[in-house]
Amino acid sequence: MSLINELDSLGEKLKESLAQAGTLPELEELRIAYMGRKGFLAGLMAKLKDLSAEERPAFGQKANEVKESLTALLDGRLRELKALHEDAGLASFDPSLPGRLPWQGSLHAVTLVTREICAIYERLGYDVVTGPEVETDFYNFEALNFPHDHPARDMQDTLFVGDKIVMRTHTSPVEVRTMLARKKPPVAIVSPGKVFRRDYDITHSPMFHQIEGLLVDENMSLCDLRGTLAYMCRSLFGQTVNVRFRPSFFPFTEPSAEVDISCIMCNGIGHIKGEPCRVCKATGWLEILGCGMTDPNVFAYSGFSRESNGFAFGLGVERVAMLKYGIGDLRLFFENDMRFLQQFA
Ligand code: 2NL
Repeated sequence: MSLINELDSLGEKLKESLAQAGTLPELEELRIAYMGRKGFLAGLMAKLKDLSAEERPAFGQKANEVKESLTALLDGRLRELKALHEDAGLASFDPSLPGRLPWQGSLHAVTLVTREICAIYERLGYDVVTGPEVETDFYNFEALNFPHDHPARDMQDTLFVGDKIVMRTHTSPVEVRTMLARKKPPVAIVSPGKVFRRDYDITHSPMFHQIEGLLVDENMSLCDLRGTLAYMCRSLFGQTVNVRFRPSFFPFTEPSAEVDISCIMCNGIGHIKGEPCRVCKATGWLEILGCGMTDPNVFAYSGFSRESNGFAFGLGVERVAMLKYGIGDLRLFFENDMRFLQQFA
């Protein structure tokens, strides 16, 4: 058979083979067998040098025609197969790929920190108590010694559900309810849960989480409060953490204090490698809690003797989680982006 005839027959041979090729990998094999660097067409082209100068132009032209028709045949079959696969819904189905695993759920950072803090207090003998998120004015404000004209009672700060019915603005109402139920000391409880404020911007969420603690016993002093909170801070952030109290004011405690821990980023030094620490704004301290000795008025409203004695404290769970895990934006807690959530798996 002459070379020209051999070239001509390539198209017919490919047509027969294509009819048998039912999958994309089989089609690719044929493309390589016919058009590849060591394929049939290349094999015939290599014989060009054996031809006389007169024969070459005709052969070259034929070779180009055959090349085009082979390409057209292969492309045509490719379109057919793709259409077939799409019809069967198999366009992107590759049975050799590993299966897609279902998402595995994980605990939210707020849940993790809440559990960790509650576990610390359970080791100290405290009970974990929860209560309603919708409260009356009495449990949320009155029993906590808020004056009637206190700004926190204002519509601007509190989400009202009805006349004297509010979304609780802290979890202290749970502690008032517990004192009323238990009637007398000793009481040692922590109350975790959702709280609500009329506040919404990049650093405030209308719903966030708080843990409050209340201890009522005999002869309790600021020393016991300080020791308890230092134990908590060191359990949470490491044994080398320092704690300081700054005087403050809350309607429900007297005296009151805000508690700082030494900055966990710069170890309380205020700067890192000569640069001011961004986390503590170069102060060396991070505010973490509010606390105080429970006001006698709160005991009286809660059915306890005014002579009862003990301390209370409150902390924001999101704030602790941000410090503990280095989270820079409060909104991440509430957006439920899987990329954020999966990091706590
Ligand atoms: C803060 C401050 C605080 C309390 C909460 C409390 C509860 C009862 C009686 C007295 Cl029943 N006090 N809770 C006391 C001091 C501070 O929270 O900054 N929270 C985020």
